[in-house]
Amino acid sequence: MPNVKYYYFPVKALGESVRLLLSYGGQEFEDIRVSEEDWPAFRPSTPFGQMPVLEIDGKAYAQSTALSRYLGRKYGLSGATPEEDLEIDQNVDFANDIRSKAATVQYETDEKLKAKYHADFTKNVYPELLEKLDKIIKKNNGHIAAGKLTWADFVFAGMFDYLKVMLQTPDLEKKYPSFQQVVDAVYSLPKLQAYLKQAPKTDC
Ligand SMILES: N[C@@H](CCC(=O)N[C@@H](CS)C(=O)NCC(=O)O)C(=O)O
Repeated sequence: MPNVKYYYFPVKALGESVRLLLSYGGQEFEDIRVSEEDWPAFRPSTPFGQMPVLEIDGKAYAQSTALSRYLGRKYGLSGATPEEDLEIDQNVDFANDIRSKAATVQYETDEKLKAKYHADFTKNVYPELLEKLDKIIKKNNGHIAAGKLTWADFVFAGMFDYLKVMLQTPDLEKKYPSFQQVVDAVYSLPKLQAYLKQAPKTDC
């Protein structure tokens, strides 16, 4: 078994899918949660000055989607055909687009502008995107793509709490129960229970 170390901030956000996928694959890993305080010293040694970073036998790799796709392939959670893989990638990119649109609002430092953008996006941007995602999940039997459990579900489930914070919508799953279906499909997997039992509880 390779020696695996995984570095991310002490939150789920963009990093949890890899923790979940490593656990699903039965891969032992050192779950290194780097504090904001320790980050500046660690940053220069990372591939792109960002986390997450996955270190396999001493070699560091980055980019959360690439890491999840790699682990998905490794553990039998990718598509059965190139077209299914394309659909998985497409829908992961779409979910990430929603997250990053909401993040631009949430990370706006001018509070007045932030409130203005949030009101505008809540009325004019988010509903269309969220409804599209809801339709996709319903069409895929409660999954993000390919009508079955894939690494895309791990990406979405891992970032769901973060997405709710970015959208300022703590009860997002009430309006879109399909989103919770994806989260439950992942979080109820027997292979994840040992990890989940000991993982630190975080808000997002
Ligand atoms: N595209 C990258 C984005 C990674 C990213 O934005 N990481 C943030 C935390 S979620 C980060 O490292 N921020 C610290 C910094 O940029 O100094 C990915 O998906 O891995």
